Amino acid sequence: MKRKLTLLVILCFSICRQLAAQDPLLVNVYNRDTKTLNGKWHYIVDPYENGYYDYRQEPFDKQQNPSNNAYFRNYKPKDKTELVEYDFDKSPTLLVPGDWNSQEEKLFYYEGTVWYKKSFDYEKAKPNNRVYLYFDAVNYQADVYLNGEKLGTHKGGFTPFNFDVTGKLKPRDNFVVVKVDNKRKREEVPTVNTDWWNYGGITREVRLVEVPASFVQDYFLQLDPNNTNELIGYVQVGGEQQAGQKVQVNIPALKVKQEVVTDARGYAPLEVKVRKVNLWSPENPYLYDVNLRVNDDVLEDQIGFRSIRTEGADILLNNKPVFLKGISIHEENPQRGGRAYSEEDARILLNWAKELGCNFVRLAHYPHNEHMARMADKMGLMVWEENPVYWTIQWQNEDTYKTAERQQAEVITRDKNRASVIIWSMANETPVTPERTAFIRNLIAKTRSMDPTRLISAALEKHNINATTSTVDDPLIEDVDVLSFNQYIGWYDRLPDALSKTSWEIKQNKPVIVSEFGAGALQGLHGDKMERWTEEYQEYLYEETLAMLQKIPQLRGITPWILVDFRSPRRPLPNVQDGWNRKGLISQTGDKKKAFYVLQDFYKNFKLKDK
Ligand code: GCB
Repeated sequence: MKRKLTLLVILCFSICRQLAAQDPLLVNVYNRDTKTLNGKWHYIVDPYENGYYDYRQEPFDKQQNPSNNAYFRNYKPKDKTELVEYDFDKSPTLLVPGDWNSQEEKLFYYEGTVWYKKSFDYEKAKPNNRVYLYFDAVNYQADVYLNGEKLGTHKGGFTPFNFDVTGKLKPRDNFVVVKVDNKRKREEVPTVNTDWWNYGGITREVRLVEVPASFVQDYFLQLDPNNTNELIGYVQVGGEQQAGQKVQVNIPALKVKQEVVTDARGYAPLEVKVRKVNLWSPENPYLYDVNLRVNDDVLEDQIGFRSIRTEGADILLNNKPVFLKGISIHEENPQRGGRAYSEEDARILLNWAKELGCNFVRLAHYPHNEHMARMADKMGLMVWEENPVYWTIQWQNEDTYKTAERQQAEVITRDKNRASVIIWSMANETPVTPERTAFIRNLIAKTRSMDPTRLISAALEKHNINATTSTVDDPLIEDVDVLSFNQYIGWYDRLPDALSKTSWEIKQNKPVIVSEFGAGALQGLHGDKMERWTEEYQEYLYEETLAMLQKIPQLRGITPWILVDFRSPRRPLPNVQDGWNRKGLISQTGDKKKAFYVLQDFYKNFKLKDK
């Protein structure tokens, strides 16, 4: 096993190097010296993409001398005779970070292109330093221009990307223009059909990151799951001189002071012997101060060390069996409305999970903002992170695969040093077909090659063998470390009284997580337990489901659906849903429903040895 892991780490290095060559995504920008570009950005709504295509539908940014009417030029008329049909500075503003839907009523249902512009001065760049323009996320496609020049395009609404803008900034009057397009398309990831709101915009933070000529671009430092006396990983130096750089890794509290020298491509493997590590766990979310140093660049991080692996049907955290008391969460802020993005938003959501008695959260159905995993590190919550491969996407389309794989790679790059993250989930409720299985197997291989220290899962579906027996019949079970599935007996499938009559036939000796169950309830609506939408129905369904699931011998975790009601265009029922999926244990105004207390009670009293 040890050899296998070393092999995987080596494989990981080669893939990370390839990745770095294409797209050097900086990690841990949170602890870097940055200039924020958050705040008000001027915007122009452009449903016809008039600022991007000329009247022959040729894109301006592919033309030698694009017209003044190409919005990314941010052109101003030279005199009163000149015809220019847009003006960012006279246009309204939106706040970044933030989705447009919840900031501007007329954009509530809008799906399409909105152009954003921000002007700024930049006097900071020291000679030889490098500067990157870093976006935490833009939904869905971002075409980014700096001072009229195209920097590039990024697709995928939930992962970070950056551009090297060294030498491109002036002391005064720079402008960034971003064409943001959130149109849903069949070939994208996610595809056209989801049960959540397609919030558009520059939904997360934007910043300029200034680093020395050679700098720590990426690093991976985690406990070897098979040897708690060793940290494994790598460091990647970016910038002008990458080869032959001396990198120091310091962990003062562990008395670690190690120097490695990078190879021709700026890469060096790390194998650090440690003794008496204060292991991270929900009971003891201990984080070590770690710093990495190359020449003038010093990058600090706070990293927890823990191991996570499976043995038969057990999930072992630091070699001890653990039961994952979880809850699923969407990335929405119940107080302000709209997409969540801040540290405060993360605190609200994760505090509720804590109050519920959770030690685990499922961040559904896409990578949440970086604050979530960082806050979970500090609060002692284990985390499931998920790729937005949801329902039925184009399994045979190579570009679709590439988009899914890149999003997976970006979230791993960002969060691979977070102790809280224990599971990478590949997908949610995908149909069992050979094409889909091949697609997800490729994603799994990619994920394992980038991160050999964490567990892999995917939320699968259940199948009914007959009226009283259910199972999960899916070839992917062979490939995952944790067998997870969603089931809605008592809501979409019969009524809650079917739950006590159901038994499960799961043959595989693997840990099982029931990644979804739930029922819709309007907070404050009361009635009898068989009446849909009442708190009593949801409460009854929780009681019956929890009793049923405990009969699955391999059950090692649950993440019921869901912590808070969330917006969904699939939920129009007047006076009940009004555009909200009502399966939350808490309403969108922060009020708890009866089922919250059923789950809280269950978690309070649950002991793994009872199983
Ligand atoms: C599911 C999906 C989730 C939905 C949920 C529901 O199975 O995974 O995205 O929101 O059911 O409420 O129907």
